[in-house]
Amino acid sequence: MEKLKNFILIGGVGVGKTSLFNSLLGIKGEANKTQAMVYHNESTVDTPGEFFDNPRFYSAIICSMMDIDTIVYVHQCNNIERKLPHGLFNIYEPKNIIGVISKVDLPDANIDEVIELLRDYGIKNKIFEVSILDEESIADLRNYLCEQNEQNKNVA
Ligand SMILES: Nc1nc2c(ncn2[C@@H]2O[C@H](COP(=O)(O)OP(=O)(O)OP(=O)(O)O)[C@@H](O)[C@H]2O)c(=O)[nH]1
Ligand SMILES: [Mg+2]
Repeated sequence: MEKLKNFILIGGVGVGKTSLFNSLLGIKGEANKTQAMVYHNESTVDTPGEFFDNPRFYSAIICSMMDIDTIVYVHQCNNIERKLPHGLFNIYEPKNIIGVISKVDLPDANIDEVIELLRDYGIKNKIFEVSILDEESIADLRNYLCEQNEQNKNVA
């Protein structure tokens, strides 16, 4: 768990960021609505969906991403609506920007179209398909984030 840091979860309201954050970190209990940035430590961050959905908050999200190496963009599996803040991922091109397709247990999951959307958003790196009901899917993402953190430490 100690290696699990240096990532930030971003994405729209209710896509499952906090549930995922808690599952990754082994925090038990139902996720409450996120009302502000939540720092597990200085480089492990959960963000409110409003920061992504509302242009008034873009500057907050841009600042919070600055010192973190892996940006995890979370998108719900059954939503193909496009509303990425314009140019958001271009600002941080050198960072590792990955995609997570959330709630893949839902019956109306539309994984292929969401993958296409994420690629159009400019996410070139890994895309994970996760459900908090499937611990293996969470473990895959957790392992990846730990590995990334180790690699970044070695580069620094
Ligand atoms: N079926 C299913 N439901 C999920 C999953 N992950 C989260 N949920 C549900 O989705 C709802 C929203 O989850 P949150 O984790 O609060 O979403 P969030 O992205 O943090 O939302 P904000 O804090 O408002 O931005 C809750 O009712 C969760 O129980 C999942 O993998 N599968
Ligand atoms: Mg939340």
